[in-house]
Amino acid sequence: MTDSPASNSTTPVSAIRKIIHLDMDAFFASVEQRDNPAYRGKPLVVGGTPDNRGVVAAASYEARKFGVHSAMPARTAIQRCPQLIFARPRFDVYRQVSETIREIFFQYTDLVEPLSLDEAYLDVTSNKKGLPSATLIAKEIKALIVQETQLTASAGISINKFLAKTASGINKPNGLTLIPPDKAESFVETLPIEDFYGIGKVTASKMRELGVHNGAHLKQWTEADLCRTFGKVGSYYFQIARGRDDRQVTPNRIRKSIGAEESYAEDLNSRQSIIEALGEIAETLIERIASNKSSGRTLTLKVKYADYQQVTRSRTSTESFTEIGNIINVALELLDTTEVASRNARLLGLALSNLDCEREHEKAQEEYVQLTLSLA
Ligand code: DCP
Ligand code: CA
Ligand code: CA
Repeated sequence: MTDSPASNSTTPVSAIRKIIHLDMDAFFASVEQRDNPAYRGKPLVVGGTPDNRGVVAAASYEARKFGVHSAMPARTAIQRCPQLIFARPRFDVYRQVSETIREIFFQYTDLVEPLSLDEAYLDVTSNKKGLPSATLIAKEIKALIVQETQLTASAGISINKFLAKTASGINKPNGLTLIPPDKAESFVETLPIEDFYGIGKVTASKMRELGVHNGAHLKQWTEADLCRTFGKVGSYYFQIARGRDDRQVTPNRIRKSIGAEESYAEDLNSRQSIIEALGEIAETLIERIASNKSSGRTLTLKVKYADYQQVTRSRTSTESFTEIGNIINVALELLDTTEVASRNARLLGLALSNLDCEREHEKAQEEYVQLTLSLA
């Protein structure tokens, strides 16, 4: 098997696929609660200001009990919940978490299709660990997300994107919902029309006016009638009413790094404890290099200090890193350029970039350009 993003895309469309949809719970709000203990267990929103400006981007589950939700004007939110806490968004932190969860997904498959910072589809029909159970993979991924980010995600597992995405929304937060192939049709029949992914609010209310309140009702319509009433998307509605969705999981980026990181419940306060911790991270990194059959020439050490300030240090070598000894040696040299001697650390990470497969890809592109130029 090769490392190209399409390496496990050879599953025939007719075979039963194993698709997982993962979505972080109350994403921006949970990150703020994680990083500020005073926010935990409290109604909190990210975005908007208490003096009634802007809209809510994310609401903690505590805030949702008051009827506060995203896209709501801050004015309405504070009326519904006078003690509501407003946190400023920190996009750089959300992007970091997003990177971390994608790294976790890539441990299982290259067929990862992110929909936004906090969610993605994974096709694990054939996966890098050879695991037969998609539910087990979803459990492992959820556990790794907690371990590496201290945040929870919800997972939906089924045979296609539509069902997996619908499933992940069912037992939020921290949910894990499987829709097995033989339950797909009956599941869809009882699904309220606004819970269909891909049917927006406006269409849903139009459907309700037409007497379509759930999947069973939708199924009574012919494809032609659906297209006449709703346009081209009618064909999609026809398919999802039967729990069908042939869309492939399409990865939309080339992998740029392979990494491993760990955050610690208790800050690391000695050089010795940091060295030991780095050794463990290097072991995980070596395993990931092996399972990806690809390594890189640039090693980056990431250190987050107890006060959440984060620094990175990198070194590029002439050869790709393949041995744990080399990784540890360079990591320790990089460590000496940080302030861990005088400041405690709460997170350590190691990543390899400048990957072999990426360089091969670039080389192939260069050759292609040269070829076309020479033919011109
Ligand atoms: N977001 C936003 N504006 C919106 C909706 C969302 O800025 N109108 C941002 C904030 C969310 C993040 O995107 O935290 C993810 O959006 P989701 O729709 O997945 O919602 P949450 O993750 O907040 O909550 P849930 O647990 O329901 O997924
Ligand atoms: Ca989410
Ligand atoms: Ca989302």
